[in-house]
Amino acid sequence: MKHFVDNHNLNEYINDVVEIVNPDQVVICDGSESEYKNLCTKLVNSGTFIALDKDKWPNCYACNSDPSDVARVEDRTFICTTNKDDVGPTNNWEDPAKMKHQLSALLKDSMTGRTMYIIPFCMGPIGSSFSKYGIQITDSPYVVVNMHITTRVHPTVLKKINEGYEFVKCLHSLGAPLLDKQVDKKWPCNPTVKYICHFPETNEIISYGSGYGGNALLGKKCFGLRISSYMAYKQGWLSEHMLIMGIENPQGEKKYFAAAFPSACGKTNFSMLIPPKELDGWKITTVGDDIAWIKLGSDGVFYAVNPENGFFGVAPGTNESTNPNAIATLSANTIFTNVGVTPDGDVWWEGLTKQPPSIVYNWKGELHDTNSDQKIAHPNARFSSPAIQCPSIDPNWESFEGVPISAFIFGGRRSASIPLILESFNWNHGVYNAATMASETTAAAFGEQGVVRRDPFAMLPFCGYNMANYFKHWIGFGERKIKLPKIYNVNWFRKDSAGKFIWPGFSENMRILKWIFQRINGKANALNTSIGYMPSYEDIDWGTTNFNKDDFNSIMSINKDEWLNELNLHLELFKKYNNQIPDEFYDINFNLQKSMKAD
Ligand code: GTP
Ligand code: SPV
Ligand code: MN
Repeated sequence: MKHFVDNHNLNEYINDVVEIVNPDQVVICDGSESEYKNLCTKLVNSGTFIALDKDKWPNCYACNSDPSDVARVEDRTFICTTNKDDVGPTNNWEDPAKMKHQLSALLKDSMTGRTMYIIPFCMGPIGSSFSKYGIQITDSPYVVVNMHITTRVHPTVLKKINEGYEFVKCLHSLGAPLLDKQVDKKWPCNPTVKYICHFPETNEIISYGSGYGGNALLGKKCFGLRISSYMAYKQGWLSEHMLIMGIENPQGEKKYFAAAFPSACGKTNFSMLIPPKELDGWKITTVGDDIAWIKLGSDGVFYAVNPENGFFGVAPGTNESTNPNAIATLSANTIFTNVGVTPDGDVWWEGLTKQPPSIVYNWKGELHDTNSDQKIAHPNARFSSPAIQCPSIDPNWESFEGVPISAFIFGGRRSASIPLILESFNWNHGVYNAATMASETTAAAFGEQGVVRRDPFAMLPFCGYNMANYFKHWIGFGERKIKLPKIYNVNWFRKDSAGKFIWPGFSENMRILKWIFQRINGKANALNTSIGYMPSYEDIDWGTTNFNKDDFNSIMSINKDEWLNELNLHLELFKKYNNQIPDEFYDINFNLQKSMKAD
């Protein structure tokens, strides 16, 4: 056995992988700046990266992926456990031994002609009791540089593993061996075979065939949500698809909220919000934009940590007015994937400015035809930027103890039916609302877009175990003597009959946040409706906006028939979980139907 690292377990793992994938060479990464620079130069030389204009975009690069490899592949994502029932009806299941056997055949010689990188990384601030270690093995230098940004890559991780700390084994192969004299593709991947597999019982991930985002940066969705949610269930904490934000009132009182929205439904935007001018005394700070690891403190309060080190944010729609903090964040040291690039080293995406540049290459690398309505950036084009560059980054974003959470907010993308803002009656009702929420599908996942589907807690693609048990896990906290956060539902995406968004969104969402903040302090009014507490027009601080009472009523309106139908659909949904969902859900449904009918 060859000696790569001191830890016996890890060394054995690396040797086993080398034996199967047969790389040209093995490199152990240290996360250093020089490592980053050298790999970027390598990626420029191989044609994967385009170095952007140095003055306008210092230390920034752009690249285009293969058209077969632009988003997460949910139908190719598997949770492999001994018992099928442990993954529930919302996950693809396979037997671990069978899947590993299948993958071994695919992985055989899959790194021929390539360098195998070993990335020691940490999810969470290194040294915090929240944090967890991982070793990603990959044959993609693009993945290495992105892991530098989105996770904490550091030699300390190897030291900690040596001391006996656990680690998650994350194996990633592009599934594109480079045979003799073959010229490499700009975006090597396997265009036809992709597998994103999780083995929560043994803390392992094997990803094959894709080099993109959550499929390949294994710290993010695979470890940071699927494997960790399984750990969280077993160990009594929560791993959530949530942003974490700080909110401070003009008197300097500060709270933290965690909010779950499905992919490409506004987490990054919300976490970096800049309040409208007239609410100037209010301040938003950013702890995280995508993942929250949440533990109960000994004081009975939930504390949250962002396990990531950077953002992998949606580019389209991001501009100086919708999200100025994101624009500032991505202004340097950023990797752009699938945006448009101009011949003079500038980038562009839909929504960045009104007009595209006169000459621009689209995300497929083709010269954009100004007369065509083809997209210049892919709708799931992303920027990878260090979180520390965000002007609104919270001073406590790397706190070892996490930040105390006083509200959970859940939001979907719903063009009809769902009101702008709703406060749940109590914990169980909030859990029910989160469990039954639905959202229109987006470009973040491969497949049809704009289809309404149930996406409980915005965790449908990310829960590493049976979702019915996940609901019970959440309900369980309500039975304990702890300081339960209030739970809210929001919907920024309701449309009028002409198909236009009714709510202006973005910085205007601050008005809703202010109401939530004051509700928690017992200082804001609400109407007690049959579906929960809702503000009346007068309860929201409108300042000088011209968003009038009619607009508000239309975005808050509850159609009795639609809701009764919705409540019946919830019962259908519960059947899909083989009625293993918490008993409380049936009582809540019954009571909601009763009060709705009585209204
Ligand atoms: P993931 O990284 O995929 O988990 O997504 P995310 O939830 O962080 O999504 P993000 O904030 O990047 O938003 C995705 C899209 O939603 C962008 O195109 C935004 O412009 C749009 N968006 C965000 N907030 C709002 C809002 O308040 N109103 C409207 N209409 N659109 C919004
Ligand atoms: C999401 O799809 O929710 C993302 C992007 O945050 S990815 O990392 O590709 O999963
Ligand atoms: Mn996400």
